[in-house]
Amino acid sequence: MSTNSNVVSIHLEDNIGTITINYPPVNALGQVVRQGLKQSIEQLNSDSRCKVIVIQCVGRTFIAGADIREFGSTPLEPFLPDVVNDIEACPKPVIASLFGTTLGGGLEVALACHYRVALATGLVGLPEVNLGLIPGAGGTQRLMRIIGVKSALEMITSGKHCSVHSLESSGLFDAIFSTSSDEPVSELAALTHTFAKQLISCDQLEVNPVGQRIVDTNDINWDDVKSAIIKKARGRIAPLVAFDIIKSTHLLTVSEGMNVERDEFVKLLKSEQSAALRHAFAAEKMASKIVSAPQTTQAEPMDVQCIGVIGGGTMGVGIATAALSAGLSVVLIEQTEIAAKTAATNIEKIIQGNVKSGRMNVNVAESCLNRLTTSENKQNLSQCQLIIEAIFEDINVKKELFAELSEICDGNTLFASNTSYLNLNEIAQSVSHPERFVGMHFFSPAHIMKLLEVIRTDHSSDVAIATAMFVAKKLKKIAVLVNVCFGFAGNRMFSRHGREIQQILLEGASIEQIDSALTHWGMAMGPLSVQDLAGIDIGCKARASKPLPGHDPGYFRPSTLMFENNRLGRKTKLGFYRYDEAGKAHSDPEAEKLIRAESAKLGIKQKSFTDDEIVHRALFALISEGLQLYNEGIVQRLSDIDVIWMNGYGFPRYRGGPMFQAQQLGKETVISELLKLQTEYGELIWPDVNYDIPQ
Ligand code: T1G
Repeated sequence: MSTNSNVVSIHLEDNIGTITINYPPVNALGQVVRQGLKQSIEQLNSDSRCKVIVIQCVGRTFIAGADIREFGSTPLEPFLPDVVNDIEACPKPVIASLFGTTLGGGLEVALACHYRVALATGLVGLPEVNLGLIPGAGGTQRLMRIIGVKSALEMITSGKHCSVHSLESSGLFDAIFSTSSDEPVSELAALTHTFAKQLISCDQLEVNPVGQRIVDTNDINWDDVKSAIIKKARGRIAPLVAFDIIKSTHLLTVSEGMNVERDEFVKLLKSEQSAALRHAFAAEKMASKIVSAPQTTQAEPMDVQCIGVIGGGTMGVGIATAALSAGLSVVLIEQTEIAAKTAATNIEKIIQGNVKSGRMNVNVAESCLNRLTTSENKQNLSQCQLIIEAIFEDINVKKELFAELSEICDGNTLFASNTSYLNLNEIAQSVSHPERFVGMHFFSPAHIMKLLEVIRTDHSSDVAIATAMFVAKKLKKIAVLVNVCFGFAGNRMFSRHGREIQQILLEGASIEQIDSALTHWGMAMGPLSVQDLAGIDIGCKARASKPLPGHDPGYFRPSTLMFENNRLGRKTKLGFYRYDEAGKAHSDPEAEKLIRAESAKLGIKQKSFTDDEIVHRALFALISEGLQLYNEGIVQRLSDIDVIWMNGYGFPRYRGGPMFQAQQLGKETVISELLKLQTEYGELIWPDVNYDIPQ
């Protein structure tokens, strides 16, 4: 017997009622799925031929959670908590058949089932805290009744995806299947059907609802767990709310606990942190899409199996490692055999480190290294579909290299430069096929940092851009497409932000106050500590390639002073801070003295700052530059700027990015604040910006 809705269907065979969900792309729990699930359970429950029920999905994954597209709108019945409670209350055994990424509400559906079977390759998790939420359909109540309070708290407050394999002994699964089948999902369906048949044949039809189990708390030290959660949360509230719920409800019934959970869920849904985190998630999904003119079709990317990397320094090694880890082959070219071998050794060190930390299994590591060729002979690059240069930041050296590569490679090879600020349109002039030349600006360390700016030059073809974005996704990067300007989007805003920070220094704020005001606000690191870490000389050399702005006498003068006094930061143990042998930063009156003397020389009136005033000026510098970037067409969307700053510059994710903050402040406030700053400092520093932006 089958009843078919196009999303949730039922099939009855061998006394087994199988509910199949087919709701691309990830079988999210939209209203139509919740409705279908509820009705199917009711229908099979009342059908005497059905002895066991299976819930399964087709497509790429079992249910990957509530439908995030519904978050902004009025919740529609049936509500998920009621659906999962109906599943648990069903007097017939219900089996969840898991594969892919069973997340959030999807795992909550599975937890309400009486049995859970899964493919070993699957992932499960309750990642709601990543959206500023907590599980809202019984996850805080049922998970701990299966895997214990400590493990449940770890999974829920971290929001991490856990491999089914790693949870083998947790009691979460009643069967874990490994299969080498080319059709693993169909194989899983058959294996689940067999599992259900065994329940019937062994007459194991008694149900044991998870909700009726007692919670095991004998090994938990609540205070230790709480302080660890607070430390990891770094200002995010949802993990602590989850902790408080579990601590306060673990001795209650599931229904009492779910009432508490639901109240807290609704409060978090309305919170600015959740709005920011949901914005961050949506912005990152959107950033990977290329805005094209209406009625034009998206260009198809070229297939890339082998990447050439020129330069075996930190960036080249990082890029090569990221490509190898993504399953691609790599040909890394250095100038000499020794340098090539050193690069190979450094890549091997990173990969072995991943094996040691459990991030990579030894067979994958071996396969990565087998796909690496390092050489000093550029002829080896002929097998590469994409070549990324990561050599010395000198425009002439880069132009010579691309002219040479144009001779070696055929016209189909895509060339990319990893430069962080050189003019890509100028470099493109030395490429025989400039339409196949783009920027791919990785962030160091390139095998770890998720952000990748893909830069479209005046000549880049749509195929070249589509291919670069496709490779970025393969490398598990968060790619943002930008156009050419000095510093592209990220570094241009970083420079504007840095200028404002140093102006505030010259106006009287101390080095420590600035860093602590911004880290307390949520920035991953104080901006002056970042300068010391990166090396103050790096910024000075980049700025030396451009004339100083005459209208801005204080322009990065503190950094220039440090540079002139050989205070380059951590590498000289002296910069904005003094560093002891253990590398610990200490404030240094010498640095403050240099800055005060410079302020006097520049005739800058000194004043005291509140922390909020420091944050305000730094944030508005980002907002001003971000609006200019959008109005100049350097970025496709304002939210792309948020993606860049959250993933490349330590902007707190739970604040959504500088442009999200502007949206929260509102257009009138933004315009009036920028006008006030323009009145005080002039329109060359704070230019007029258009804020008529489509939201
Ligand atoms: N709802 C709707 N669409 C979703 C979705 C979701 N939950 N997750 C992904 N998509 C879309 C995504 O926008 C994209 O669409 C396509 O699927 C592929 O995504 C009550 C309240 C599942 C691991 O947080 O982590 O349940 O661009 O490119 O890299 O307690 O998406 O193709 O049109 O990311 O393979 C909890 C969030 C929700 C999961 C797949 N669930 N999603 O990654 O593909 S809160 C989540 C992900 C909740 C309950 C609470 C990932 C993924 P398009 P993709 P991927």
